[in-house]
Amino acid sequence: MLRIITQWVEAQAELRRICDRTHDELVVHKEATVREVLQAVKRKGDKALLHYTAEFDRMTLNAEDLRVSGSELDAAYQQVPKELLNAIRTACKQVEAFHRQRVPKSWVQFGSDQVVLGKRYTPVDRAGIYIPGGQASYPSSVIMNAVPAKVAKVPRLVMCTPPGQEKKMNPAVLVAAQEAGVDEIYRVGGAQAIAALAYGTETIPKVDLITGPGNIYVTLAKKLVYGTVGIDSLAGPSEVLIIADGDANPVHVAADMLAQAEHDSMASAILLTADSVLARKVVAEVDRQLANHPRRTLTEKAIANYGLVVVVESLKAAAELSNEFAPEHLELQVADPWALLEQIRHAGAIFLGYSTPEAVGDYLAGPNHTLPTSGAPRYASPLCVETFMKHSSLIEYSPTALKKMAKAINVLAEAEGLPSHADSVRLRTENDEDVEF
Ligand code: HSO
Ligand code: ZN
Repeated sequence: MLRIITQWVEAQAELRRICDRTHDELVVHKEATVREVLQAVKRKGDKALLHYTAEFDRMTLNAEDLRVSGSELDAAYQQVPKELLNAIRTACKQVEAFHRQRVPKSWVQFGSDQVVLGKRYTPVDRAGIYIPGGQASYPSSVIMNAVPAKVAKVPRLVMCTPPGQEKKMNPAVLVAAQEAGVDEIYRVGGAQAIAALAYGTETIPKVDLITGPGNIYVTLAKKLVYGTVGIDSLAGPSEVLIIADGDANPVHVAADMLAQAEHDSMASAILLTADSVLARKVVAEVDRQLANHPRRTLTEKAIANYGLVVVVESLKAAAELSNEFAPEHLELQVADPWALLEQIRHAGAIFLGYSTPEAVGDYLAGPNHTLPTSGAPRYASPLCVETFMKHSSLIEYSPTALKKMAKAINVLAEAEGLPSHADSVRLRTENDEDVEF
């Protein structure tokens, strides 16, 4: 049952509890296991991957099975209905079009005295995408990770995903990977997959950057290999916060809350409204829609633990609470969402108006569905083309420019006790006749 809170302080405390829901004691124990897996893969390569695949996935593989074969990839197309293939292609096209809008561009600036300054963007050489198995094996996540990498022109893009039942992978995931431009697919999951991508094994190439969602083991592994490789972010369970006014449709609001809750028993769905009639209608409607829900047990658990309705005084108060929570997904189901947007400061993705359910963005509107969670929208942004790129600073000085700056550089170098820094400028700027060769 969805709870309704009307007290501001209580609402703040509940939102904080929900935001911090992944920081539990258990993580400490899991970290020890993950460290062990990382070390084993680093030392023993493929052998360790096969060992952990047998232990954790209950699957006996040979090293040759690790790479998904060409014939398996072709066969996946036969197993995916035409309708689904078309939907995957539509999503790829829309996500690509959106991400092409803002590809970071190198730039240079020509200043006085022939000084040239700039930034030069280049993609990482190799990127690895992790896609979870089982219930969370989403073709849409393959698209959201692979397409920006391809737009960034990453030369080698590999993907790891756990072996499915009887070595059979989700065919829609395999098709989405091919449509989105993934170059190689490996049948390995969990922390061992992250270790393989970070350190490399006989079969799996070491990459420079790992992106993609995963369970707590995968997330801990990404955290621990950061530094050896880059990572996109540390994703927590999904969350939606909806701000709705009295004209919002309670049936739609309830469906949107359940669309988040059905992802995971740790997912969170929050409604902030100034209309107490709407609040009560949404609570009843959530119950009604849950009654025949195919994922009822899991969804109900999420709603009971991390579902919440807060009745606030005004839309302004709702925006304030939302900014404190900094949700991954924010829906503004109000008459003038663009006016309310002015008051919103932190959110991963913002869905404006009554006819923009989060699902449109989850699948194919174009913006990325890999978003910062657990309060991270205060400082982080969605996955994008730039995630797969880095830039180098460019600096060119002329003799005249160097001469003009010599004094200031020398003073700074002296203050820092670094005489060769000063010399490197002085020896270039002193009159030629003073310099002996
Ligand atoms: N809402 C999820 C993404 C997703 N939804 C994938 C459906 N499939 C996290 O942003
Ligand atoms: Zn979703």
